[in-house]
Amino acid sequence: MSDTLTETPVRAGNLAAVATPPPPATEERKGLTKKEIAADHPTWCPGCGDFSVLALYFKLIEKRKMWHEKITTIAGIGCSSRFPYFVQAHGAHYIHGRALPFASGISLSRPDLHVFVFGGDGDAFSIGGNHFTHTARKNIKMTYCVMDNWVYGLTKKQTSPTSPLGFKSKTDQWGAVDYPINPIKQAIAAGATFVARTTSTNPNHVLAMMEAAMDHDGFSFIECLSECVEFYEGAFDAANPRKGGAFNEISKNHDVSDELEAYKLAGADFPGYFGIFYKNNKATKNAKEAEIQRGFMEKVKGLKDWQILQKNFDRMK
Ligand SMILES: Cc1ncc(C[n+]2csc(CCOP(=O)(O)OP(=O)(O)O)c2C)c(N)n1
Ligand code: SF4
Ligand SMILES: [Mg+2]
Repeated sequence: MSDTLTETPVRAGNLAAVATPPPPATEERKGLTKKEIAADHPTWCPGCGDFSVLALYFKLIEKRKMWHEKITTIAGIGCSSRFPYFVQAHGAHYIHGRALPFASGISLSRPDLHVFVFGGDGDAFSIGGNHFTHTARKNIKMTYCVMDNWVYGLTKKQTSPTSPLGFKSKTDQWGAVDYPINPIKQAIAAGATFVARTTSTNPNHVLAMMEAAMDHDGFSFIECLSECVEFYEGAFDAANPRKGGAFNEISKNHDVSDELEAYKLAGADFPGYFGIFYKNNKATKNAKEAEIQRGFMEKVKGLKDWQILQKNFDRMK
């Protein structure tokens, strides 16, 4: 085995040491413009709520002066999950429901990147439900924005886990009979350390939630209502003041560390509340693994790779 391997060890946890060299300080490099961030022309139906979420992601990248090589945009499958195609940066349109494990690998091996995951309610809570629970409990650093339209849009109107009772779809011609999940309660119960709710019709609020989520050191989850104008028109009118609805922001006095209170707020009838429900600063899996890695590297300092391997084999004898 080559000696050079031991001189520059490349293992999860210390990849940052050998990853892309850090870009120059913000002052030396101009932030990206929308034109530089936008890739393909979005293929969503005119009026789809997802346009607004994409525009605000561009705004976030512009405002926070992030560079292409420092962002990664991951998604599963669905209309909303087409998101990475439209962003001029690293990313992947991955497997239905499997965006989070893919993003977890990136987050754990590239601590220098901002990992953003976008997707739909079916992708997140149906086929990807188990991954949602486990990524949340592991507190892996990333921002997960679920564009919730209460329906399977891409496959043309099937009942989703967030469709309300009575919703008529191709899979429930007489109206949905299954109780919908509450994404906010589910995220809190699973152990997510940042849980927020917003709606694509309130751009300033979406941007504020994205910024707060991105600044959180842990698994940050945003439920963003995003209307499917094709298969669930008017679903969120009651949350849109321009359509006679109400946008109720969570009170400034809400203690975001109070899990029980957050749970109670999440139980309010639709349109419910918008803002940050819950936040805590538990250590991330990223930090814990990096610590283990540091300790291990200290122990094997000066050894060649084959010697480390030999030690491991000897222990197993
Ligand atoms: C393994 C697998 N099962 C099923 C499908 C079909 N499929 C594609 S997208 C989708 C649901 C999309 O709904 P959602 O995640 O809510 O996204 P939206 O289109 O509403 O944005 C389904 C069932 C698939 N692509 N792969
Ligand atoms: S089908 Fe619905 S979710 Fe899909 S692009 Fe059209 S409006 Fe948007
Ligand atoms: Mg959907």
